Amino acid sequence: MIPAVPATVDGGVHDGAQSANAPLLPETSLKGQRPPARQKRPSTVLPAIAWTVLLLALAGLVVYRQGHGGGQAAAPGDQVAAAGRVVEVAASRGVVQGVSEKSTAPALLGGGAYDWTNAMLAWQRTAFHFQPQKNWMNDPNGPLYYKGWYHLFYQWNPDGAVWGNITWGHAVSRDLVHWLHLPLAMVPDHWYDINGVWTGSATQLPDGRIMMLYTGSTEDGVQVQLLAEPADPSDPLLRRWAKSEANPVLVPPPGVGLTDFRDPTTAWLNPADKAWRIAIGSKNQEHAGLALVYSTEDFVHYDLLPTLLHVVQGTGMWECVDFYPVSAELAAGVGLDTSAAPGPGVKHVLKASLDYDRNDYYAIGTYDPATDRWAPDDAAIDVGIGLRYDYGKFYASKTFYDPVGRRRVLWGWIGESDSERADVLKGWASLQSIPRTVLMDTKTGSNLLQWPVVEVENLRMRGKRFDGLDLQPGSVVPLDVGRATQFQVQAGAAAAGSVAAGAEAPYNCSASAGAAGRGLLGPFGLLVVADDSLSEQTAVYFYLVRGADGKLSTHFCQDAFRSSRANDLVKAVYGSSVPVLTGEDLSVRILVDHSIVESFAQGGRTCITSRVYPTKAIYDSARVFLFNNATNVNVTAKSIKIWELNSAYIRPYPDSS
Ligand code: DQQ
Repeated sequence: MIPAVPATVDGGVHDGAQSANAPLLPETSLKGQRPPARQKRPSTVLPAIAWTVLLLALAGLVVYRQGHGGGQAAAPGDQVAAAGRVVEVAASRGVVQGVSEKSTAPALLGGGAYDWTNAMLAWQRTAFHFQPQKNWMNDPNGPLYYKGWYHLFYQWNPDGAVWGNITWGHAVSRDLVHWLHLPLAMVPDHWYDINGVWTGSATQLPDGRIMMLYTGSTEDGVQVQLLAEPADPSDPLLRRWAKSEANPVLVPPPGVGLTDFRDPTTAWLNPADKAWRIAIGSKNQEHAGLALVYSTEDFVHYDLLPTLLHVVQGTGMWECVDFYPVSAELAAGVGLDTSAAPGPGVKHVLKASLDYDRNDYYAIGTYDPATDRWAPDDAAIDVGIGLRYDYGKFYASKTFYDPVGRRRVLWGWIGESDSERADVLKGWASLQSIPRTVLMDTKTGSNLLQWPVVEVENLRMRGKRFDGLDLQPGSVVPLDVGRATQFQVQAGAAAAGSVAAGAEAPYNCSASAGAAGRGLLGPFGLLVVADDSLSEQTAVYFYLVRGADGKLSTHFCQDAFRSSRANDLVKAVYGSSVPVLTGEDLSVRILVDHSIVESFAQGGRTCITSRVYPTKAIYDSARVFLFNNATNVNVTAKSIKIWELNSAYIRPYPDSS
C-alpha cells in the first residue's frame, strides 16, 4: 500500500464533547460568522497543468453498472427473503394517486439482491443530514422561521419505508443543523386530504400570521389546494395546526387535469396592486410544463389570472414550483424576502421539479408585476432545459427567506438509489440535503451559487491540512485523515496542462466512463468513501477539455460506478460543466456523511449529490485519496483542508411522544 500523505494539523472549531447538562440543543449562533458569500474559501485543489499520467489501481478495477445480476424481481407487496430475514415490501401507490411513486426502479426489487448485513445498513444512516427516526420521507414542506425557531415540515409515511399514507412530519431547530422532532403537523383526516397531505409552502404575513397552503389528494384522488394555520400562534414550536373551514380553497380550474394541479408556492406581494400571488404547478395536454398564478387577499378566496407565470414546451408536469427574488447587485451577499419588488438589481428565479425526469431545474429571469409573467434572461437555458440545482440525486426542493440570517435557504429531498427491499430492511428511506444558502453568482451573472449554511461549520472537529501536493498523470495519493465517514473537504487545485494538448471531443459526465476514463486533461480529483484497495470508491473530479476552438471547458462530475461491490443499486456518473473564470483555481467542497456525498464546485456554481452504499469502505475502513487520471496534465493540489464533522443532535422533543 502506498503510504498516506501526513497532514498538517489544523485545529477544529470545537472537539464535539457534550456536557452532561447539555441544553436541549447545542448552543450555536450566526454571531461572528460572515455570510457564506463573503467567506474566504481556501484556494482550491487541482489546477495547473503539469500533469503526468496516472495509473493506479484504477485500471484493474471492475466498473459495475446497474443492471448486473439476474434474479426474479419481487413485486411490491411481495415478501422477499434477505440475509435470512423475510422482508415485507409494502406497495407504493403514487402512480395510482396521480403523483410519481418516487421509489427506486422496479428492476432493483430483489434483482441480484446483495446480502446486506445489519452493520452495513446501520452505517448508511447519516450523522448530520436531517432524517426522521424511521420510515419514508420525501419533499421538504413549508420551511419557515418563527419566534426563534426554524421549522421544517416534510412528506412522511408513518407506516413504512416506501411512499404512501403521506402526512406532514415536523421538526424544529435553532440553527438549521440540530433538530428536535415534533408530533406530526398534519395527517390525512378529511375527505379533501384523505389520500395524502401533500406538498405545500408557508407565507408569513406582515402581521405575523402564517398561512400554510398545501395540496390535498381527495377521497377521489383529485388534487385540491388547502389552507391551514397555527392553532396556537403563541406556541413558538407551532405544534398544532388548524385546517381551514373553507377547505378546499382551490380546485382544479377548467382545462386543468384533476391530478395535474399541485404544490402551491409561498405567496408574494404584487407591488402593483398590493394583493398576494401564488403559483401552482401543472401541465397542458401538449406536455408543456407550466405555472398558474392566482391572486388573493385573504388566502381563502382566489382569482385565477388569465396569464401563466411561465410555460415551457416539452417539460411535462411541474411539481414543487418555487419562485423568488435574488439580488443581482455586485457583492450583495444577502438573500431577499419573497415579496422583494422587482427592479434594478433584482432578478427572479423560477424553479420547477420535472416529474418526468425527477430533477430540479431553475432559470434566472425577470418578473413583470404588471402582467404577472416571468421571462428567462436566456431562453436557451429556460426552466427544464437548462440549469439544475444539483446534477445528482436532488428533487422537490423548496427555499425560504431567513430574516435572521438575511439569506435564502434551500432544502432538497435526497432519495435513495438502493432498492426498496434494502430500504425496508434498514427501515428508512431518504434524507434532506444540507440546507444551502442561495445567491446569484454576480461574477458570471448567469447562475446561482449554493453553499452549505454557515452553521454547518460549527460541526468541525479535528482538521488536517495538506499543501502543495503534486499529482503526476496516473497517480493516486492516499491522504492520512484517519477514519473518513463524516467529514468535509475543501480543496483548491491548479492543473498545469501540456500546451501541446490537442482538441478533444466534447465531454459529458453522465455518458462517460467516469473516473476510469482517461483524457488529456482529466479526470482528476478526490476519491472518497474508498477502501484501502480501492475496490470501492466514489470519485469527485474535474475534467477539462480543449475544444476545436482552442478554448478550455471544465466539467465537474461525481462517479459512483465503483461506489459499492453490491449490484442492487443504481450507480451513475453525474455532473455538468462549471464556469471557471480567469484567474480562478479549481475548487471543490465536499460533504461526506456516510451514504451521502454532496459536492460544491467553484463556490457552488455546480453541485452534485450522490448516494453511495459501500460494503467495505465503511466505519474505520473508509479512506480519502487524491487522483489524477489524465494523461497530459500535472495537477497541483495547492491546499486541501479536511475536517472530521461532529454528529448533529437530531432527536425527539422531550414531550412529543
Ligand atoms: N410529492 C408530493 C407531491 C409532489 C411530489 C407527494 C413531488 O405534492 O408533487 O408526496 O415529489
